[in-house]
Amino acid sequence: MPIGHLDMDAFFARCEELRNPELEEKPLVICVYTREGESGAVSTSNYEARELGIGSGMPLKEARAKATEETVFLPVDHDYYREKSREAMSVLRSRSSRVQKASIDEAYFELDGRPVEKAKKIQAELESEGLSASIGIAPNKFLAKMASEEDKPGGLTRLREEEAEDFLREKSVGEIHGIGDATEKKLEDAGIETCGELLEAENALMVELFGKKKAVSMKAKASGEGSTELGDRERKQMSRIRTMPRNSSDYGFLKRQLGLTCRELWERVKNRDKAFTKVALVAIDTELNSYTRSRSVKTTESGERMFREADRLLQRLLSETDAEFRRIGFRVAGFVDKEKQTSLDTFALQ
Ligand code: TTP
Ligand code: MG
Repeated sequence: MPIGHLDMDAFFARCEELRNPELEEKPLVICVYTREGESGAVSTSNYEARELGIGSGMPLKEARAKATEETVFLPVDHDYYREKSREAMSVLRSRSSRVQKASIDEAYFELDGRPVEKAKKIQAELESEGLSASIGIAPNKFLAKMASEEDKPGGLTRLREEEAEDFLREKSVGEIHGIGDATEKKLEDAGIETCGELLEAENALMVELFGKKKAVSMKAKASGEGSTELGDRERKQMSRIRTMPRNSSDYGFLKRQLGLTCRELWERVKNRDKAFTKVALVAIDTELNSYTRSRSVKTTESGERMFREADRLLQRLLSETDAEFRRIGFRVAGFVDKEKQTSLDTFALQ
């Protein structure tokens, strides 16, 4: 089964543009500041700022020198990006039976059926949330990641097994995931700049430079080999979010929609043979602001109980805001073994 790799485009910058659309037309730089904003580094930048030559890892001083008058600098807000990341991952989980989150803005996932169509649907759904992602589809994780980088932003690149070697041949060794700056330099010093050259390099030379294990693994990568294991078994949370047929702030309507969401989520949670201890309601309003209301619960494993918790959080949310919502979702986490639940419940009854 083909594997997909999704990587969000200019992720932190896109998140900031979402909550402040005025930023969209301007070069935008997200920064990690040190010492009261005096110095720091660029975390990421939107594509307008990249055109000015401002990108991840650059010292702030250098970025400021390249900036135009209208360039906006903002500090990172990890909590907010994590929330957006969760939303994106839940879109992916609702369309793929197995997902492995690889970082805040990227994930590998199984693509059965018609992979290209599925990937397009994922991109469209993310777009409806204001997010943009590039996707690569390939026979293994390594190639899928290389493919997702091929056509950024917003690209969809499918790589078939027989195309892999040609695809890799002209790529510079530095583009291979897992080859760091030091290794790249060593390879370049030995006259090896592309994957094709790496593949043809003398084994003896490679072993001398890097040791046997690393030499073998680099050659394997250059030939397009990679793992297909998706490690989602120990998933920490499960969620489902849906776009409602109409926007609403009406309790009755939202409750029914939430009920449908919970039913779908429960279908997956019950297969997991675990109880959960944390629940969260997630709602997105018509302005694309997101709201989360969460709480810890005594361990629970029933669908009915899940819905009661969801309803309670919905009531809390509606008592705190008049917003009109377009998407509503629910998340459970803090999984524990069911045996523990029995003893805790017994305890609670005493
Ligand atoms: P990336 O996916 O590498 O970058 P990106 O999503 O901003 O842009 P692209 O369209 O090229 O994928 O990293 C994801 C986020 O991680 C990014 O938005 C900010 C953060 N990050 C840093 O804080 N420092 C870094 O050096 C890099 C590379 C990323
Ligand atoms: Mg990215």
